Amino acid sequence: MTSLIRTGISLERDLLERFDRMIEQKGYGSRSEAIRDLVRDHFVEEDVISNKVVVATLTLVYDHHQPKLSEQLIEAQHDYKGQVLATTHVHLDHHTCLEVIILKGRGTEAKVFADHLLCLKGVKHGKLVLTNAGAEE
Ligand code: NI
Repeated sequence: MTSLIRTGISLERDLLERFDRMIEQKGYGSRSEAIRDLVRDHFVEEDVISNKVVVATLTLVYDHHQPKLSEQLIEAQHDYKGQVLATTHVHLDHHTCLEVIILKGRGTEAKVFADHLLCLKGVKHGKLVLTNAGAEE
């Protein structure tokens, strides 16, 4: 972890009050923590846009009785241009599966991969969560 540097910022009163309410709702310990998270989030987005290497989790909830869906999900993972680091599969009930796929690769490719899987017929819900590959921390 790099050393911390103190800085000051100026905000309009109503903006700061709104920010403080958000901090309290989310349970942040301090304004600094909340601002650090926002700044990091911005740079993760930027890493994706500039196509740097990111690590991501793709969560999928799907109906495994949907014809060909299981095969499509497996094929897409084999064809992914980055690395699939791990997958976790949980059988939620008779029809429904939860799968978490952990990816490493170029930001835009991770997005394309996720969008492809999330749009498959039988995928009921899901989300891609991106983070940076950890080099800056
Ligand atoms: Ni299952």
